[in-house]
Amino acid sequence: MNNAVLKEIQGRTGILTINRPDAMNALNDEVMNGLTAGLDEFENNESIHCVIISGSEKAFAAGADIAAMRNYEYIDVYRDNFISRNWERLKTFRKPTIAAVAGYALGGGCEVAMMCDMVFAADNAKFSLPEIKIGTLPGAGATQRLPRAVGKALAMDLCFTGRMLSASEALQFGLVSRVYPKADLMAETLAQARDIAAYSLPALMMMKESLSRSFETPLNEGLAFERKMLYATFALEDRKEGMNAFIEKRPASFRNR
Ligand code: DAK
Repeated sequence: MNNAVLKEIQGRTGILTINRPDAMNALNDEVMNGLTAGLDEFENNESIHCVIISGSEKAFAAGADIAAMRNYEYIDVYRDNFISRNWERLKTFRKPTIAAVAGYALGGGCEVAMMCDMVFAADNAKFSLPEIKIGTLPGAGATQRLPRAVGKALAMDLCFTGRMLSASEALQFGLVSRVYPKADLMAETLAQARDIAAYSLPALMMMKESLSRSFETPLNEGLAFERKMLYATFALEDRKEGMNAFIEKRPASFRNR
């Protein structure tokens, strides 16, 4: 970990907060290495069931660090495996993740939010893919994830124009699933994370794996995978406990096994 990313644990929720206030939380190696290290730690910590990625009230992240990137040549980004090297740990993270977005989520910031399983926004959140304004394209997933999230027409519109989307528009088009008043964003996100974290971790992980497959596979293969995952839940003690608790009209006590 490092100072560019703050780590906190509340109950079963791990929180990683991007912390570069002088640069609108622009994403440089320090931030991305910090996020990667934090996620590695939370993945290995059995008591963590859900992770929140957040920024400040002003900026979730205003994109990749332009100052760091501006002198890069092709050979630098190719040789150093730019982006792929340390931006994609979220892609392989197996527990549920929530991006809590207040303020700017621009370019790479919006892309990091889209790598999370859920995006909750404050009412001051602003999303955009402004790379066209600096002569490049969103290269950390937006050309693929944005059309899947909001559809072709809006994705093309946002990428070609670089215009900002408000929190309520983002909700309307499915880029985020909830919008809260700015002052309530973290408390509400934590409350939701706490509820999710109370469920069976292996059931959550199997569900995440199955949902994530839907973006990678044709329908019939995805359905077959889902069915195998469903059968797998029948090997869980927690599945038995959940069903017994329902029948016995008592709260379930999951042991994450
Ligand atoms: N990088 C570096 N510094 C940034 C920054 C950024 N993305 N965004 C803001 N800052 C810095 C500003 O330079 C300023 O620094 P000082 O002048 O104080 O030293 C400080 O943060 C405060 O910013 P402003 O003074 O501009 O504050 P305002 O409130 O006036 O404006 C803003 C806030 C967020 C609207 C504005 O800062 C802005 O437009 N920022 C740039 C947004 C942007 O273009 N983001 C996209 C970055 S490009 C690739 C893969 C991925 C990508 C590229 C290539 N390959 C695989 C090759 C991804 C690219 C991007 O994300």
